Amino acid sequence: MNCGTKFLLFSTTFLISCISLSGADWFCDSCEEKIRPIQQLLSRTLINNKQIELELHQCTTNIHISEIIEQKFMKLNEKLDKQPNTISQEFSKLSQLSQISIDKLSAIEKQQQSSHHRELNTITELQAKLYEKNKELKAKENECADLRNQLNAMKNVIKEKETQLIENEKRAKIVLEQKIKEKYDELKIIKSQKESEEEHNAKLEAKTQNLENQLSLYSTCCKTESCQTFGNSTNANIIQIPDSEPMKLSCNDVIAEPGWLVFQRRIDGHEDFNRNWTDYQMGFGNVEEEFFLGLEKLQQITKSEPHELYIQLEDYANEKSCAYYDRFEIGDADENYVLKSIGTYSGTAGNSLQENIEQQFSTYDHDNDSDEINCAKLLSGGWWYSNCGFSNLNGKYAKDIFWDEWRGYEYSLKSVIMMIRPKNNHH
Ligand SMILES: [Ca+2]
Repeated sequence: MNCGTKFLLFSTTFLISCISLSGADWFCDSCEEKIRPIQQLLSRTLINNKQIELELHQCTTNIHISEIIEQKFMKLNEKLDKQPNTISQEFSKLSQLSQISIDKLSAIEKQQQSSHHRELNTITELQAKLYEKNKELKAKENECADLRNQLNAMKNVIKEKETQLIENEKRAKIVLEQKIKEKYDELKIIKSQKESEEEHNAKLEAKTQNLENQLSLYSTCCKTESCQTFGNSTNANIIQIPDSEPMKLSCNDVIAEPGWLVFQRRIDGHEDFNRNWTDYQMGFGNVEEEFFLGLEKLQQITKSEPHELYIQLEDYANEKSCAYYDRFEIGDADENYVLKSIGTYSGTAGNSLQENIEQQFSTYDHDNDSDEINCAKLLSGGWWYSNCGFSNLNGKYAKDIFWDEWRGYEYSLKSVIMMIRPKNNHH
């Protein structure tokens, strides 16, 4: 039902109600009964009216709203009408911008193309250069390979040369060593020859010296009664004495026939000379140092032929003197080796043996002296003691070795050498 229809219905209802109310006076009797339905109807109509009013109001409101909407729609339409123009303008602007962009892009593209072209050219040039360089490199490589081959060949040659050189060196070394050895052997032979020559010369010299000494001795001590003393040599030689085995004996400097044989030597007190009878009989000490040959051998040597005696003395001032006797002879064991003879004295020491002639030999355990006391015990040695006497060459070293005529009986001599020699061999 629209608003016009509702309004028409409302007016009709109101008119009918008004007609019903105005006829009440006329029908008073029983009016009330008759009015009631009308009142009810009226009341309902009023309510309806109210509702209709409300609806009408709402309808009016709705109409108003729809008018607003319509206006807005109109406005929108207007806008819509205007918009195509705007869009067209915008589109035109955008088109222009787009064209500019396209132009710019085109320019850039052109630029890029030209740049690309240049780069391509450059690359092509570089490739060409690279190709050339590669070619050169290959050539160089070939050259290098050639050189390497040459080098290897040279190396091989050098190696061969080296090997050859080493071989040559080895050979040369061997040859050289052989030569050195030969030369060394030659040298050795020469040296040994020289040595033997030297030895021979030395021997000759020694012999000459000995001969000279002998000559000197004969021409001085023996014949002029002066004294040519010996050196201090203690050389020992193997000598064969009569009725005895060959033995080592000291011959001093004079070895050649006729030579002096040392039978007693004192030099440093190393050997004890305070010995018993048997020791003096058999001898003692070291023939190259201090020793006594022994009475038995002395007797054997001297008994066969005449001998001469030579005594050399030395004091602590290293002064020497000698006593020479031209005939020395002793008895055998049964005679207690009595000093039979000494012959004639000559020399520088004085004759301190004179008292001992015809005296038997004595040791501390064999008192054969002519004194009441034991001279051997007193003078600590073995000797041809008389009344003890004036000589004691076997006495205690540094105490009782004396030769009275030279240094007195209280002076103990530093060294003594007693020697014998066959008398006839050199006259
Ligand atoms: Ca006595």
